[in-house]
Amino acid sequence: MFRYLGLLFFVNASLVFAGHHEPTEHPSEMHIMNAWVKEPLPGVDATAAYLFIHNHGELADRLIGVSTSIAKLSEIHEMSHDDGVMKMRRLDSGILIAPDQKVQLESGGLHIMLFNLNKSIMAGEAYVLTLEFERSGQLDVPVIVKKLADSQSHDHHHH
Ligand SMILES: [Cu+2]
Repeated sequence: MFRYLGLLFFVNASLVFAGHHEPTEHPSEMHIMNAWVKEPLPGVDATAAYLFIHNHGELADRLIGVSTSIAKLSEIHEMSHDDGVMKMRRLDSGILIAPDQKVQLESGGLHIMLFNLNKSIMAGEAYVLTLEFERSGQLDVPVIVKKLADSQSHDHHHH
């Protein structure tokens, strides 16, 4: 009986502890990690943002919009092969994320397109992306500006 109570306590304690690493003050079931913006090429007034989303909730949710102070227009895009040519298109219905599904937005795949930048942004700077989910509402996440080459080299080196 005492052993059973000890187990219950352990489970409760781990739930409390898990609640501590929520990325924002809002209790959101959408966990966002590694959000970054690609440093724009010289003279180009647009760039892309990438991030990792994990739906920790028990219900599906949908990323339906993005906004940020650094761009006048943000859209959710997908790269796809069309007769051997890479094309990108806007996803008007957003990105559906099932319970416990993990979605990686990355170069060559799903991404957030930032058009009409409000300022010149450079690698090393930090800004905020506001993600809008159908169920979870708005979620502010920090984004770091990186050069594409830097982000790619990180894929191959585990620190
Ligand atoms: Cu795009």
